[in-house]
Amino acid sequence: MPNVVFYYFPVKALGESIRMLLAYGGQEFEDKRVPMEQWLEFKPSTPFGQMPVLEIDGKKYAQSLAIGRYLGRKYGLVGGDLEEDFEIDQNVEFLNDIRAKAAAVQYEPDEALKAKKHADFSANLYPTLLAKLDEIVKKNNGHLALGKLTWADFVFAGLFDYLKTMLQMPDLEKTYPSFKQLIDNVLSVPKVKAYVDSAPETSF
Ligand SMILES: N[C@@H](CCC(=O)N[C@@H](CS)C(=O)NCC(=O)O)C(=O)O
Repeated sequence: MPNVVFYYFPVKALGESIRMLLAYGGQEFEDKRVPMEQWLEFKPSTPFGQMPVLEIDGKKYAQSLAIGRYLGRKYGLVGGDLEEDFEIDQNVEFLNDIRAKAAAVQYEPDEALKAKKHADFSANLYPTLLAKLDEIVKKNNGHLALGKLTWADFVFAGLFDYLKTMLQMPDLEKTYPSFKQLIDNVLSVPKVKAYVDSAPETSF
């Protein structure tokens, strides 16, 4: 078994899917939760000056979705051909677009502009995107793609609390029960549930 260290801030956000995938694969790993105070010292040693970072036998790799895809391939959580993998990637990118749009609003430093953008997106953008996401998950029987468990589901489940925070929608899974069904499908894997139950509590 390779020696694996996973580095991320002490939150779920872009890192939790990777922790959950490692747990799924039965990979022992050091879960390094780097506090903000230590980040600037650690940053130059990362591939792109950002986390998450996965270190395998001393080599560091970055980009959360690339890591998720790699672990998905490694643990058989992929499609059966190129087109099926294409569908997984497509739906993961769509989910990530929603996350990125909402995050851009939340990280807007001008408070008045932030409030204006949030009101605009909440009325004119998020409902359409979330309805499409709901349609995808329903069509795939509680999964993000292919109607079965893939690494895409881990991205969704790992990101979900962060997405709710970015969208300012604490009741998102009540509005869209299909989202809860997808998360439950991931948590129904005993090794994943065991990791989640033992992980430190964080709000997003
Ligand atoms: N596309 C990258 C984005 C990574 C990213 O934005 N990381 C943030 C935390 S979520 C970060 O490291 N911020 C600290 C910094 O940029 O100094 C990924 O998916 O891994």
